Amino acid sequence: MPIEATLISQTKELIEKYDTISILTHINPDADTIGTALGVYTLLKQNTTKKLEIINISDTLPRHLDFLQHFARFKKKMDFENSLVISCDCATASRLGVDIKDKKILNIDHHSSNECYGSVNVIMPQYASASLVAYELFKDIYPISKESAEAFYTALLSDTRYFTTSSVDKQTFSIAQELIGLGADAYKVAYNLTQRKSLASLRILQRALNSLDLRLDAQIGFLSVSLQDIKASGATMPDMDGVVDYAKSLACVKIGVFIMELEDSYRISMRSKGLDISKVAQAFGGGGHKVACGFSIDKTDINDIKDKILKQIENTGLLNG
Ligand SMILES: [Mn+2]
Repeated sequence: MPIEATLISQTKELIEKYDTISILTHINPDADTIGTALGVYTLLKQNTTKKLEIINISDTLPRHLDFLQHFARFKKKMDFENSLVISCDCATASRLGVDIKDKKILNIDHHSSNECYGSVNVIMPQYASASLVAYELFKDIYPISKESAEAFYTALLSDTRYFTTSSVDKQTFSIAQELIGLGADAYKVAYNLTQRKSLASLRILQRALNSLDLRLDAQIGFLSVSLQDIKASGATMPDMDGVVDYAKSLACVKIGVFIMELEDSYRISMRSKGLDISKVAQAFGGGGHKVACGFSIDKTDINDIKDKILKQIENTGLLNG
């Protein structure tokens, strides 16, 4: 499904009105938010004379993405005052972590839960990554360079877990082919995403796998790491990206849950094999996609947390069908 022509012309008009642009990404950044933002930054830098800044407020960025052009430009705070904001892959404005009140916002995303907080909202839930939305939005406005295509392709490969998610369809491959056609290096991207893991990421995975706890006739698979596990392995948030997928990889498991103990809360990621678990995340004040979502919860005993999650899953009747 193509992006409506009116959205493309509104985007063009909005960008033309501003001399400065702040490109924003979400907290706990993944490769989709980073790749989408870098793709947009690169294409605006190459095709316009606008002053640009690119922001992520988190302490740690996924370092294996440093092969993407302009990765080093990321900074932690927004400096421009009267800039246009371009938000990438972020369903709620609060996840940007900066004050965007009174700003005009171009909201580029593929989460169906997106709160449409922008002045122009380009939200395409059927697209496999936010980067595909950005690419389809900008390709008729500016020529897309190899560097920009590579950032968009990286975001796509990561957000589809190497083309294995249910969001992958004919269109995904046809846009992927276009991006490779523009010069994105498929092997370079795959190499950087799969063969540059940190030792800490393997150490924390080792600890997480040790914690495997199967519940409700092994339909629910919990993995968890304590604050002590995280400290002992030296893992950062990006190092724990993808751990939750292991919980779901077991044949019997329908919902995988990964629980991370942080300083003052627990962070929970959930993945399902097709079941709509976003309702479960929403019940705890979180959000995300139908099959991939998350939330935070106050500190308490980990078994209480598991019980609460199990109860919520049972309440929503997900496992009855
Ligand atoms: Mn995404």
